[in-house]
Amino acid sequence: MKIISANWLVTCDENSRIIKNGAVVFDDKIIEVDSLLEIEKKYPNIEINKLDKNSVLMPGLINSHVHLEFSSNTTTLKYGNFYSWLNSVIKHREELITKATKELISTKLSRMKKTGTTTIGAISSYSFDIEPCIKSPINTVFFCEVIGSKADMIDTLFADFKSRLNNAKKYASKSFIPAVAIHSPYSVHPFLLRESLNLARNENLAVSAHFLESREEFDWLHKDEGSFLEFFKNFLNQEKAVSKPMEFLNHFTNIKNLSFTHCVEASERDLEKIKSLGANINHCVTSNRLLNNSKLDLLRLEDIPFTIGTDGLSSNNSLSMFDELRNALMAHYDKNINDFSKILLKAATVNGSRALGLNKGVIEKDFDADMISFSLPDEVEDIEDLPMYIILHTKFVDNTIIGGEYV
Ligand code: MCF
Ligand code: FE
Repeated sequence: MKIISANWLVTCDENSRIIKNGAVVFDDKIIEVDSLLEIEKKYPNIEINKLDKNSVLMPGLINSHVHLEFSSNTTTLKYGNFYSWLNSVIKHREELITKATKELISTKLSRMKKTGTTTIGAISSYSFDIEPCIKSPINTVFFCEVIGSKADMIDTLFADFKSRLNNAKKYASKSFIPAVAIHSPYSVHPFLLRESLNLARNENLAVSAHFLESREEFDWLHKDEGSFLEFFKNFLNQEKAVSKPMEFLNHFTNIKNLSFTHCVEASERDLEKIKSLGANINHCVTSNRLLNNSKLDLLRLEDIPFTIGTDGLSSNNSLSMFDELRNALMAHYDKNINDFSKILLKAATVNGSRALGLNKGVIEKDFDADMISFSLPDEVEDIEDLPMYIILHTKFVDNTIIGGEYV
């Protein structure tokens, strides 16, 4: 059993409770949360790790959507327009993937840990990132990606997906959880989609899919036109989209831990469907800015929970969740800064955990003991301002606790 205390204990619980001078008793799970005074009285014989002045203790951050295999990109891919980005990915994919060695991916994971991430939803296209994920103390929900729109390729692609998934299953543990990623409505044939989702349903695996990320995708899926038409004609000899958005969404019934990434161009009906599926939306604000000049309208989500994802370095300049939270705070300038900071911290913790089907993201009895600590540069007078200051000022963490261990 261990105890840690901080000046500010940000629980991210239902009431967004923040305890001034709070302490947490934990082993691999959280045992008790209270004021330091009460905990000292109750556990007089256990040494307490008392953090310094202006210290903050909060749940570890959950990056619900990241492509580690694209980690070598910095100045290669085109931004500003989804179609240009897509063409640049096709052109440079081989070289980018080759440059993203296991060592490079491990370095990125260490840096993600230092910047407060304790859990990731890793979208894996080839399983080249499996070893670094297994070796890292960061918890990984490992989404093996299904992709392919051509009917005559379905068997081969499904077999390849199953073999990557079966291999991932060999390493399944409490910190490495195999799952299924569906690339997108435009790139996955309905038969391949149906089979992969049947498998996910039968084996109770989490599922994540990109959905309506760009205007180009919208025009192609709804009207079989726009720049995707040129792309599909040239590369795949295809003139019609494989699914309409609603046909795509209809496949996802009875998937327990389900999330859709982006949804920037989703219609009212799509959003209603997403809600009725009990799904979450992965919000990747930087990626949307870089690839599309677009932004998810959070008001339209109503009560669909959203999570925070950096996406890969294919569409971001950083995998730090604090960088991403700052970008989200700046991009959604129509929101009240204090209220929205509170919402963002929960999106990056408890919402991420729920979307991935985990028991994390809250400092409360019986949750997994995944916590981070850091210090603010100076004193905070009004507790209401704390979430905003955390987002504005935190670059690195001092302590990372995952499954009750300092890592
Ligand atoms: O999320 C971003 C943008 N949207 C779609 N796909 C990707 C992203 N970053 C990497 N990808 C990958 C995707 O997983 O790109 C590959 C897929 O394997 C080719 S299709 C653009
Ligand atoms: Fe993505």
